[in-house]
Amino acid sequence: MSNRRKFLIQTFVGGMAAGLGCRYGLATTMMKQPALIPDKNTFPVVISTWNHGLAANKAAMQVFAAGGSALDAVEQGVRISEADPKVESVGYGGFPDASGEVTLDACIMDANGNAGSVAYLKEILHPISVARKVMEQTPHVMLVGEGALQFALDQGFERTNLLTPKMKTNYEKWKASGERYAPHANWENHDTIGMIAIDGKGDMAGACTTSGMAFKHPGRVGDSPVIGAGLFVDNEVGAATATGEGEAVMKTLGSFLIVELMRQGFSPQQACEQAVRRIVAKMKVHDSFQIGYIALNKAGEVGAYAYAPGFQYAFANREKTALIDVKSLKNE
Ligand code: SD4
Repeated sequence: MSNRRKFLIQTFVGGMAAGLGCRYGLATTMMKQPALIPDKNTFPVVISTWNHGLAANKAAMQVFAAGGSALDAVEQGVRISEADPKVESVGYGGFPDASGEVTLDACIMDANGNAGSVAYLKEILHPISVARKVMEQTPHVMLVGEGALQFALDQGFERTNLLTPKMKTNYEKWKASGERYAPHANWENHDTIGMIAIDGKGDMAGACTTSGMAFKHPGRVGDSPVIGAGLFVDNEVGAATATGEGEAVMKTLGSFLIVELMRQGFSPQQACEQAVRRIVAKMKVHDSFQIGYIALNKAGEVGAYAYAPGFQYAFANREKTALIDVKSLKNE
């Protein structure tokens, strides 16, 4: 079946599904932020979470300019945030856990439904590249902790001290304060980076990488390395990724939910809104709760939605780059 025919059928079925959604009270408010709907001629497209996504997108676009795939683009893109100590919730220079150690979570998915992931990984600068190795070099999807570290070392990655002097000081202050762990999202406006992209051939890929919540319990793993929670890509339909309080994303399998809603015909914007609403419908959220989703469908349409104000995403194609303030449920 031609791609165009497939798309038309999906659109038709989707229209019916959206109609049913309205009837049963599933539909949500329409997109309010300006629709960014790039023409097919303007593929590739890359979007990523937060303002550090701008630099990451730039690296991804350079990969595309050199003829690279969506998979190469998302890997190289998020490596920028992983290596940047100014990005304090991803990779090197990230906030440590409650024992003072920086532990990293990351995952990657390609256009063929392949996935790789690492969790609770210490001392490795680029967990996203280890996740890609898990995907490409092992029959597994996820490696954690010591096993993930040993695998990375076997693959030639080197041990790196990820705790910067600034974070060591932050940790010591936090420890001395006797403060108990509490989730804080929108941390200095640059949390987890999730990136999704569609290349010139229309193939999609995604990557998600984080040091997780600051001062989390040792051993805690969030949504970011969990396929379907922090990231999901289905090359037939679209892709989605998450940032914010991972526990809520895990309980609702947010990125998978968004892709499945897009499969049923919801726009990326509607699907992101539904996924945030699902969380609020299913659980009690605290005052400083935050979740942000971004999504991209096969046609290159973009959606984004957050629980609380403050979330931004970065957009890039050949014609433009932009940092976009995302609408939030709290501000509806
Ligand atoms: C986590 N979702 O570990 C990540 C952290 C994050 O905004 O995105 N914070 O739960």
